[in-house]
Amino acid sequence: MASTMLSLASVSPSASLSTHETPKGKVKLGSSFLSLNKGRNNLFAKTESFGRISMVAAVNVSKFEGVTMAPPDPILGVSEAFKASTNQSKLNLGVGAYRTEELQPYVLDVVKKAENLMIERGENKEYLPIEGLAAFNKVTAELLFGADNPVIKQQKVATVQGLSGTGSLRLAAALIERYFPGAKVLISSPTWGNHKNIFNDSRVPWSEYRYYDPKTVGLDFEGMISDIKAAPEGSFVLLHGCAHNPTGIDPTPDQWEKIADVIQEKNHIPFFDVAYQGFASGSLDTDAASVRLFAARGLELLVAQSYSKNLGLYAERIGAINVVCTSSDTATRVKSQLKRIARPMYSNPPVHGARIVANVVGDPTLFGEWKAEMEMMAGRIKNVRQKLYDNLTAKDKSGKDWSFILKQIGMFSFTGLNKAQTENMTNKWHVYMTKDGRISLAGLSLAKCEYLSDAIIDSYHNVS
Ligand code: PLA
Repeated sequence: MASTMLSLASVSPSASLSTHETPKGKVKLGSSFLSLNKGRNNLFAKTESFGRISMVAAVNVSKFEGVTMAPPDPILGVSEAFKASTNQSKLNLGVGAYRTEELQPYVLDVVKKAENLMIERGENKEYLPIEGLAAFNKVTAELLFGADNPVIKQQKVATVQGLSGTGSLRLAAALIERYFPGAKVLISSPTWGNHKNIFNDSRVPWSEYRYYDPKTVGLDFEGMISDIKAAPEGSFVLLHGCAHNPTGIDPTPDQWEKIADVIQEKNHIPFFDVAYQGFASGSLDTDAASVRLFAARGLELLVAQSYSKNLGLYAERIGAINVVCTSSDTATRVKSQLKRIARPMYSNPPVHGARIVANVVGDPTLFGEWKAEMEMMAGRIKNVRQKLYDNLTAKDKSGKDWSFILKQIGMFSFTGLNKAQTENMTNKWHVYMTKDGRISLAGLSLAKCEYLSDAIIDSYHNVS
């Protein structure tokens, strides 16, 4: 049904909206910017002017006509595709989410106990302060640095509860954009795909440093050091605290020292993403060693934390941003600015996950039980890793060395399969995985290892 409508929108730009063209084709509306695509997607371009009144030849044209289809997310889009599949053998090895041996989601016993405590105590649902739950902020910084760490004792850490790891990274990115204009963030090549989105959307420039060497299926340590050295002084260096995603390859303690040396030498600011504390080695302290090493040198640093994986609180969106400063006075000011960034973004964070973490970490009995459950989860992943390696080695008659799988740590294995091979994995074998060749071993069972080995061997040898 054709309909013609009269629009007053272009009677005169100043009569309807206070607008003007800026050099980048943006139209300023008050104090905000609206991007208008030129040409066919531009509603204004459909307007024909008849003196002071304009006719819009709009045939049920949506105001959102210019919105194009976004591509599926490279990681979470895999889960959507998995759900849509009706194949019986399908396996979701895309997102890093822990499953039981029966491939079911797992809610930790300590989480259920902490939730029961909340009900018993009759906790309310009042707003949290902008910076989050005080009890959570206290225990999360202590868990990361160790309660006896001088940075904690001297109150040099600005801790603000964030919307899990992602939201905490986003707060830090906004802080960098505001207080370090033009400063670059160095990210590893490869890295967790969302890092680039976070810095792009925060308008923080980034570039990559070498990290993974496909020849050795290991760390390109020389490349990493020389790229960090070559970066402009005072850059932020994003480091995965443990269980590097997607490669599963971490620097050795000795290499961490050398990374710290060059960061210190260049006056860079280390920026840790700790999304897997406890999940790499099974020990919370071991997995925090990299962060603690930098803090012990008296460096200022940023650390984003997540409880998605280690406490299985994926959907609760609980994490924190910690900024270690040289004095408690600076930390207080930094915290005030983080709050200022958070307030117009989401006002204040959700309480449920924060109470769970505060109850678990703050209670010695529950804390002990948590550590045992985390060891159990990390142990199951290690068993699956070993079984996958055993099956690949036994079944692949080509003599290919699959031992790199055993050298990788954490939830993932970086298989080295290329895009076409991963497509074969999905299209032929119904194994859902990311196109960079990463598989989440947390979503694999011992029973499915043989099937997965067949799929990998076929894709590896029969697809180029
Ligand atoms: N940082 C890294 C390195 C991650 O791998 C992830 C999650 C996060 C931060 C953020 O997680 P959070 O916001 O839930 O705390 N990476 C997952 C999920 C597990 C995802 O992509 O969102 C992954 O499959 O890579």
